[in-house]
Amino acid sequence: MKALLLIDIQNDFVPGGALAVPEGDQIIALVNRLQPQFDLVVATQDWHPAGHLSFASSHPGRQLFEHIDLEGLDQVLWPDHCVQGTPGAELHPALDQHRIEAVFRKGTSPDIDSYSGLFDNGHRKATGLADYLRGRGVTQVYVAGLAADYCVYFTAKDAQQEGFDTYLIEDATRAISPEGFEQAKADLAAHGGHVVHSQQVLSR
Ligand code: VGL
Ligand code: ZN
Repeated sequence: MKALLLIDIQNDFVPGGALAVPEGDQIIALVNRLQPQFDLVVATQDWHPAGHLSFASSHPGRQLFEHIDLEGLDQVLWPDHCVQGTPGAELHPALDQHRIEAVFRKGTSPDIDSYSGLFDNGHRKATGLADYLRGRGVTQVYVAGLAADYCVYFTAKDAQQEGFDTYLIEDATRAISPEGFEQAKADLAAHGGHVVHSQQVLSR
């Protein structure tokens, strides 16, 4: 069983959004074409309460994109984004949702960030996605969405670590930092994951 995980394809992560990923909107048509190739399609949604401690605005005197220690974890300070119930937190309107069987929300605890769709950044709490995939008989996990060097990377890394044969579809994602994405791909490959082009998925 092959699953496609669509990570955080939300209004705030495309140009015009609060935490825009360059060209983030350019993956959506491709992601829609990829969906029929899979037995199961699942999405994640970054879903922060207002005042989340990953927001620079929650730390007066701190700058955007500065790193701080947040309860023992390194934390980038982001612009306010994907606040629960706001238009920026909605899945992008061009994303075909017909085949999405479940949406897993993450980043809901106010004091810890959650890049991965499987666990928070401290691996303290599971979202339930790994167990859901196992329950559905999934053995192979393909990952696409935003952003390549954060939520897509950490989701793929956790999926591989949880025992799924994991594939990052490199042209069905876009990065905040190109250098960060290069490192992410190398790290994933070093841990047994695969980096593939959508052509390898569509031609099967
Ligand atoms: C993300 C930073 C903060 C992502 C989410 O979806 O990659 N990045 N929250
Ligand atoms: Zn976030």
